[in-house]
Amino acid sequence: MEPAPWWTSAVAYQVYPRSFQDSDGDGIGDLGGILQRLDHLSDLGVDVLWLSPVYPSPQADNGYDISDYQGIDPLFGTLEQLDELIEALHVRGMKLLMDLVVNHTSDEHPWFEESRASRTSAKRDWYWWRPPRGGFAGGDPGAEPTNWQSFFSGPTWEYDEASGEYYLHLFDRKQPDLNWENPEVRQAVHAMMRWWLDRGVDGFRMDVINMISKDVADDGHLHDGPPIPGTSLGDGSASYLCGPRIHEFLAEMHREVFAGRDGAFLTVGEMPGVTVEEARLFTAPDRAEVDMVFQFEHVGLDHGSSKWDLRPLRMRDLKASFGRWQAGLADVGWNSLYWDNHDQPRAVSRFGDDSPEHRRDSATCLATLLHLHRGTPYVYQGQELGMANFPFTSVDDFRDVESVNHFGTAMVAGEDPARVLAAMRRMSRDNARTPVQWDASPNAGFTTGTPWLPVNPDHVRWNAEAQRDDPGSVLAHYRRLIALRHQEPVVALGDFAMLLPEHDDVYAFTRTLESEVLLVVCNVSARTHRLLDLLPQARAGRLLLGNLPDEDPDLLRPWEARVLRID
Ligand code: TEU
Repeated sequence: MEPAPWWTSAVAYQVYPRSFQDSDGDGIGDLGGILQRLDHLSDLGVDVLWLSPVYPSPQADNGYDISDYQGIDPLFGTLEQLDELIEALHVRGMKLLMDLVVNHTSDEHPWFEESRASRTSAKRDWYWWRPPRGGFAGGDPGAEPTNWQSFFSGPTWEYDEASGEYYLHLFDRKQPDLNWENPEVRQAVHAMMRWWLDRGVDGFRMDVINMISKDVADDGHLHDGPPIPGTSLGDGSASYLCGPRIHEFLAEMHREVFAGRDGAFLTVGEMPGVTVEEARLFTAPDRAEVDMVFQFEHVGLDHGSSKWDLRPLRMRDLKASFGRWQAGLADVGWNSLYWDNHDQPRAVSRFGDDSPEHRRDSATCLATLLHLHRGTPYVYQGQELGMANFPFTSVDDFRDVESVNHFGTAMVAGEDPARVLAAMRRMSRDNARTPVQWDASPNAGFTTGTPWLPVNPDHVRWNAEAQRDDPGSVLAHYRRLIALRHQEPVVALGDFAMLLPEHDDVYAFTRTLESEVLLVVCNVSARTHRLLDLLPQARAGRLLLGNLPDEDPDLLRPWEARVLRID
């Protein structure tokens, strides 16, 4: 049998650079800051650093709108510092994943500027330009070539007066979609990726990579989607999620960029809406597309009609979902595991309980649950400290383009501002983007200037310095979980079996590798349960790792998590 790839026992850590550590006092985190904080990552024991975008960008979407793929924005530092980071990580035995954002560029990228310049530009076809809908004049309501709703509110089409055509943007109007049907676009992206690998980076996290193939008719026509109730727009996702050529494009990318190259690389495709069946195809090793995908099912379970329409999470739904993904990628492919990232509110506030009584225990319980699944866990900066949502009070507190646009659209639609604000307080991406809490000082050790987004006032109690030497801290628990994956092949590779699928409070499963069996039990509630009534096999278990001090082995306390070795 082939040995398991290195990333099956690895843990990744995501840095969102603008909020990690500022080194020059401008209130925005930078590469210099990351270089200062590498000991934090070594100490945690992570293997991979995924760096959110640091490329030149007008920052309309905090760097997910790139105007030059082969440089560093002066806001974040220099290319020399990036080289230094690669070197410093490698010396510490860590790898660097760059963020690859190639579904779209910035509208200020020279490619788009050239494309926009005229209808006959050599790069016109690098983007999706279309005339107004038949019978409509350009710019009129309803004249958009399709009815698709953008991820960031409003239509996905922006009218360009000068050339009398629309361009497509699935995200903000400052993020025009690249046309992957055009082979020159693909070649340019492959060349850019090779350039980064030549510099020493170890792979890519690929932003919305399952959106690069659009379902386009032979005559260039794009199809309307089903209407979205309460709006004049439609859901275009059938035309751009895992489109007809997606597997071809990713296989080609692998061939052109990675095939024959020496080294230990990692590719992870971010794929909203991906199904288990599709993920099997994307991650089957013999198909050589990507190593793993970020799927979105579990972070959609508390959504109603949209992410702003929040529903309570039902534990049996979470179990059914995770259970299906574990089973679906058991014989081929691989899972990535996450609760938090820069697009999600903080998990301890969303799925745990961030009240003073339960915050530490629920943060460590959720961590245990996730890290004991089969797959590669991703820790998002601050998650290892139990960082929580921010107490936003007014609409002026938000910076994220998604939140700001949503508020504007909701006001035009006549929604109640207080309700809209309440939903944003819980779901806005800015919750994840407040500065990392390093210490108890006024700006939490993040900056000597004014932070671009305020530091959470709870940093006085919740910070890295306070936790570093405390064996009972969230940080110490993460350290233990990461070490456990490194030490125990059963954690990395064992088969997964869900237990108690209907139980509302207790999430339990086994992991089995040959004669090794682990029983993982997590009480995801503030109620106490009798463990041996629920799982008599726990009687034979020896505690390998837990998040609460040893007490009555039969009592599963609020938010208690245990990993037991069954002999
Ligand atoms: O996000 C993709 C995505 O579809 C969602 O996560 C979306 O951004 C939003 O959270 C839905 O509510 C990726 C990046 O991670 C995100 O930061 C970018 O804004 C987006 O792509 C566009 O590049």
